[in-house]
Amino acid sequence: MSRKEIEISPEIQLQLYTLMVKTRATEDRIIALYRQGRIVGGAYTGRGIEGTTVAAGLALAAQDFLFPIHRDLGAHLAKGQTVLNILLQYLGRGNSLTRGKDSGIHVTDTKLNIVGNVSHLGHMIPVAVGAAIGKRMQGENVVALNFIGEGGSNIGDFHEGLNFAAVQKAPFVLIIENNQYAYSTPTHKGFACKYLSDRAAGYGIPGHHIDGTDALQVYSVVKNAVELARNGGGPSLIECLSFRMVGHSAHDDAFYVDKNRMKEYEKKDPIGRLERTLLDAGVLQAEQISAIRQQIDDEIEQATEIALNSPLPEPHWAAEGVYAESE
Ligand SMILES: Cc1ncc(C[n+]2csc(CCOP(=O)(O)OP(=O)(O)O)c2C)c(N)n1
Repeated sequence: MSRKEIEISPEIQLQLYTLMVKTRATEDRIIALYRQGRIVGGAYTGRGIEGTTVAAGLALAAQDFLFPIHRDLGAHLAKGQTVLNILLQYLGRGNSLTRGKDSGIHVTDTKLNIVGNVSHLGHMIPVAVGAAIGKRMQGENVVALNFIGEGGSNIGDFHEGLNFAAVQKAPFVLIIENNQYAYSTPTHKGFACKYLSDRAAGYGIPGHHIDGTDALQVYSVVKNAVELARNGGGPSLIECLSFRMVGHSAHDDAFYVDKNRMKEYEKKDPIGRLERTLLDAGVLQAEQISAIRQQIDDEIEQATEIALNSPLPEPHWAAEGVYAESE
């Protein structure tokens, strides 16, 4: 499928870089808080896939719906979420967006049109397609973008959701984050086709296989897919190839991943890659880097302090907002 390259302004390029650095630094803080025993449950990070999550989130307009999954902090931040709200949520505070219910980034923010995920992989695909069609029925020009892992792409709802989206020409974009491991399962044990994006042909929609560590490429391809969807051209399937640079979650040291392979992918770290590109292009100056990092570190430090000093939920809130009141 041919691709139209788009012009990405220097402002957007810098925004991509800053958000990717912020995502990595926030996740590093989340892991530190987890190891201190302050965060319970799991701590999943998107280390290595920031080029995909941030670029895709930034390609959306404010009115568009974002349906992220467990590694997509970058997309939350790109859609406008604050580090403070993320830390309040992880720390289960009473003043978090879920008021202490649910963990990690399973969090909805109606003001930002971010719809939080449920744990069950793939099950948000039909929901996202439904949201896109529902908004169109209400006369609103909204595109819904959803992520799924390469492992999750084998779930039945992937087929049902994408087929329905194609038939309905839904304003929908599905991104497969192919980070080459589904927990400990490598891709060759997960699927036998060469590219997962080739599945798009079976639905009669455009499919793209791109380098998910190249944030500029991801931004360009997703932006085009979003505009196609917005203009009535229907859904797209975009496979972004990257590498999970850590274990599945904070508890997993990825002993099953070849260490040489891990090293090889460190050279393709999406942040270092974009940094080099922007320096070469003169979009970013070497002396700006430490200032950008310092500003982000200060923001995270301040947010951590506020979040740790925020109240825990009241016990009786646990039963509130769970069931509708009976008449
Ligand atoms: C339907 C379903 N099955 C199993 C799980 C448990 N689980 C959580 S993450 C994960 C690995 C998913 O791999 P992939 O979709 O490739 O995403 P990645 O974690 O690699 O980003 C599994 C098996 C789940 N959440 N939902």
